[in-house]
Amino acid sequence: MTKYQPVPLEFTRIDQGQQRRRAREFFEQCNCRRTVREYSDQAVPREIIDDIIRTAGSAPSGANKQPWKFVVVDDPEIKRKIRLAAEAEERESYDHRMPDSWLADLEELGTDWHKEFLEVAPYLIVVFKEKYRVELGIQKKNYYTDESVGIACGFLLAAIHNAGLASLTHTPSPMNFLREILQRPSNETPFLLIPVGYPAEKAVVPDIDRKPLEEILIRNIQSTP
Ligand code: IYR
Repeated sequence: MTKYQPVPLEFTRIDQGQQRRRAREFFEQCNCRRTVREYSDQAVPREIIDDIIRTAGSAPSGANKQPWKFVVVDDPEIKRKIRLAAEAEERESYDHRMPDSWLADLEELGTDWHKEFLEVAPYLIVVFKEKYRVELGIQKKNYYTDESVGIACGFLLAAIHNAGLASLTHTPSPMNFLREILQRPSNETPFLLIPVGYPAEKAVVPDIDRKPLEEILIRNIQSTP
């Protein structure tokens, strides 16, 4: 009667010296990732993109429903359509929708409504979340879809960086135009738009840094009697 039929865990223990080295190396590798807004149009082999998406698809998810779809766009005409629609929304946002406090927070990042990278980068990965799924014509709810798809996007960005490529988490708002241009069904909501490719030859990035560990880590919490 039970549907729970577990199998043995496959888990390779490594010694602590190696654990320390790998923890440090992984940090150093992740810490040199930068969000890139200027891309080269140099092609990237398609198999690399497929493996990157396999990595994203290995993320944990609510009740293992894997409520995500990754649409890979390399067609210049579709990229152009996406750019024009994104720029129209972004222009409206920057000019009218975003409050001054938000624009002030973006100032040091140097962003504006121009989104040339949407046409220059060889690939756009458009991530969709499935709020519900349809089984035999019946709608069934998925769980923790924001958390699940957010975690999968974290895996995706780390995999892109690990493969020697650059990326950007672009959030045009609102972004329903992506569902229309990419002809996705109504149970899928656009979540993130990620250009992927090599950085442009003379790409620049904002001079910003990360909070030190002391600021983000709360340690030594004592239980009160
Ligand atoms: N979505 C806009 C604005 C923007 C918002 C945040 I929060 C950023 O960190 C950067 C930009 C855009 O992509 O330009």
